[in-house]
This record gives sequence, structure tokens and C-alpha cells, in this order.
Amino acid sequence: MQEITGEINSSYTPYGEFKNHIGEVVTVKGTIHNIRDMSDFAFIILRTARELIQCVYSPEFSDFRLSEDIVEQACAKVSAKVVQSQTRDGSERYELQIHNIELLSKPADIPPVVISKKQVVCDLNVLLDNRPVTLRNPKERAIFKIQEGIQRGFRDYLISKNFTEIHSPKINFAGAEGGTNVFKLDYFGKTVYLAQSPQLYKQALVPVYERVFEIAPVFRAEHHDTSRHLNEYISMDFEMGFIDGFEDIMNMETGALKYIMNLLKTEYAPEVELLKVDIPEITSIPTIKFKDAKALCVKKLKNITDMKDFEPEEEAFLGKWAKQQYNSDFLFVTHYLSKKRPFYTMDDPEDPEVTLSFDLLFRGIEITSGGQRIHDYNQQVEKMKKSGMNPEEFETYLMLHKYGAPPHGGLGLGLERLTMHLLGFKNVRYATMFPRDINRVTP
Ligand code: AMO
Repeated sequence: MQEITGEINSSYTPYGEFKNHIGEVVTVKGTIHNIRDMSDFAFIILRTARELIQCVYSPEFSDFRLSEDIVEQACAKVSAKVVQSQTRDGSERYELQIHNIELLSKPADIPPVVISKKQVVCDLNVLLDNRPVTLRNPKERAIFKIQEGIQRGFRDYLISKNFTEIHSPKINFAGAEGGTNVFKLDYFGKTVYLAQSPQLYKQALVPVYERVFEIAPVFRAEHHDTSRHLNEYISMDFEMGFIDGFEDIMNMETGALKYIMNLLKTEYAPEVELLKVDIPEITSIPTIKFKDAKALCVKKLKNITDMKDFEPEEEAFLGKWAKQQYNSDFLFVTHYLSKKRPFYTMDDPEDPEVTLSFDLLFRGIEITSGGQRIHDYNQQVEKMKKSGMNPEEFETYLMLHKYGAPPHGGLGLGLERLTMHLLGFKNVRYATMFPRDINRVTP
């Protein structure tokens, strides 16, 4: 009988560890990423979980001989002697002189797109159509390693601030954000909706845990094909109770972003280097009220027709303005118009035309919406009625208010949007592993 002990025999040897094995023959498992045959010797690049390891084949190193079976994308167990050498700039590196290659599997065909060069060069649709393969390219996979770092930073930071991680249902009785962009679903003869956000549930959990967060997919039936909208995206949400004002939410987000950027610089340095990521320096984030930001846009830009919200050009302009004025890649815009914010948003008691809400712009695009919520039952029922909603349909949501809730607020941060702007992409699909948009549900 084979005993399963839970011990994992790792196939991954980080490159840095080779320095402890100079002169020894080591075994590394990986995929043959690239073969460069130089007639009397060859470079064989092995792709492991996070690295490319250069191995050198020469008939002088051992009795092992390369054969036609050894092709790119074959998986192999390579035994090689670690020899210290130097790169052209004089820094130290380790050369793996191949003693043997044991093939573990062989591909049935060559990849449809060249993935073994530095960059995958093809049209966005071809890149996405072949995602399972194009993601193997080191630069492509680095994007989503960075994305892992962002989520991990968000999670670690919030846990350190006593938040509880939750998972709210994605099949719901109503859309949380209002509007028409909800996906309807036939649920055993009843109409239900895919979650637009965890809003109603994260609020319900404030009287339970005070501080909660969730990182999960949400669904928006966006009918238009834009470079920044997806139909399914990952929302990083938090909600916190006993706040003194919505500034507490902005402070928590600023702290989380600082932590995330630092984590990327340290623990994701190889990917940051590979993708030449321009990590923003955050000390503090400036804020501007919506009406003042609008006035700036009206002064500087032509043809502004919508006075209740921003067009993408206005956000782009405000991004540049924040950079020039405050040397900041981020800008909080606060006090959005009441008419433009969802029913759960608290109006400013000093000016009920506006709300205690904010958006965060990063390099000129909205990545976050948030604010203080209504916690008083009568006030919430009143606002729902004003918004044309039937409070009776929201009975379970209103339990939160009816049975006592602290002043609270929170935010939602779009993971793909943040990744997109951090990496300088023009289209959010580059920052989405398997995008879902109006034209795409595969792969
Ligand atoms: P909102 O609807 O503004 O707010 O969404 C919050 C953030 O989610 C991202 N986002 C999107 N990303 C990709 N594709 C989309 N279609 C898309 N729609 C939104 C953006 C946006 O800033 N419940 C509130 C948050 C809160 O107040 O807690 C909400 O969902 O980055």
C-alpha cells in the first residue's frame, strides 16, 4: 500500500538555489521552452513555474545525446551539473551542463502561436483565442503573477486590519447596483440575477463581523464593447463598520494600495523587472470634490455635455492634472451627485444633492467606487422609494437596517482595471486571463 502523507515532492528548484549546488549534478523538472541549436552545442531553456533556466548541451559533458524527440513544449526531467559562470555584464550566473534528459511527455503538435520568443507577437483576438498556450510565454504569465500579488496584498493587508474574508452568493434575488446591466437567469422557473456586486451581503455582514472583504467574480451585462468593460470581472470589495466618515474608507484603501505596491516591489520583483512595471510611489492621495473637478474639466476641455458624470476624456485629464499638481498617480474624487449613485449611498447631510461617496482614479481611469452607506432604516426605505424601488422586495436586505447597524461604508475595486493601468495596457482584456465580453465566452 502506498501511504499518502501530505508531503509534496516539489518539482520546482528556484534559480537562486543552484548556487548551493556548484559542482553537483542536480535534477530539474520543467518544460522545454526553447532550443537553440548551435551545431556543436545547444542551449535548452527549461521553463519552470516562475523562471527560465538555461541549460547547455554539449557531447563533451556526458554520453547523453540529443534526439529528435527533444522538442519545444516537451516536459522533461533534466539532470545537469551546476557550473558557475558570468554574464556579459560580469554578474554571476549558473550554467547547467546537461548530463541527461528524461522525457516525461511529448506535445502532439507545435503551438499555434510562437511563445518561445521574448514577446508573443499577434493580434489581441489571436492572443485570447489561444490563451491556454499564449499564457505560457513568460511575459504573458507574469501579468497574472502580478495580479496574484495585487489580490494577495489586498487580502493580507485587510486581514492584518482585522477584516474577515467572506463569500457571498452569486445567484441573487435582485441586482445590487440598480440599472439594466444584470444577467437574468432561469432558476427552476423563477427569474434570478447574477450578482453585480456583493454589496447587499457585505453590508449585511457589518453588524456581524464589523469588517469584511471579498475577492470574487461579479457580472455586468454591459452591452457595449469598450476597452475597459468586461462582463465578468474580479471585484475586490470591503465594508467596515463604526466609521467616523467616508474618509476612513479612503484611508483604508490608501493603506492597502501602499502595501500592495510594496509587496509587488519585493516579492514580485522578477515579474516587475520582466514587465518593466512602473510601480507608483504612494505617500498620500489627493482628493477633490466632484463639482470642483467638473469645473476644472469645463475650463480645460471642450464639448462637455454631461454635467452629472465624467466622460473617459475628463478622467484622463484629471489623471494628468493630479500628476502635475500633486505628483500623484492617484486621485480621489468625492461627493458625487446623489442622482448618480446607487440607493444605498448616504447623502451629505450638509448638501443632499451630493453623496458621501468617492471614486478613485488611477492614471486617469476609475478603478474604485465607494462611500458611506445609509444605516438608518427609515432613511433607507425612503431613498429606495425615491429611486422607484419597492422596499418589500428587499426585506432581507433591510433587516440590516431594521435590527440595528453601525455607521458603515466600503468600496469595490476592479482587479483587472487596476492591473491594466499598472501595466500600462490600453485594453482591459490584456489584464484578464480568460475575458468574458459581449463577443467572447471562450476559451
Ligand atoms: P462600481 O459599479 O462602480 O461600484 O464598481 C466598482 C469598480 O469595479 C470596476 N468595474 C468594472 N471592471 C471591469 N468591467 C466592468 N464592466 C466594470 N464595472 C465596474 C471598476 C469600478 O470602479 N458596490 C459598488 C462598490 C462599493 O460602493 O462598495 C460597486 O460595485 O474598477
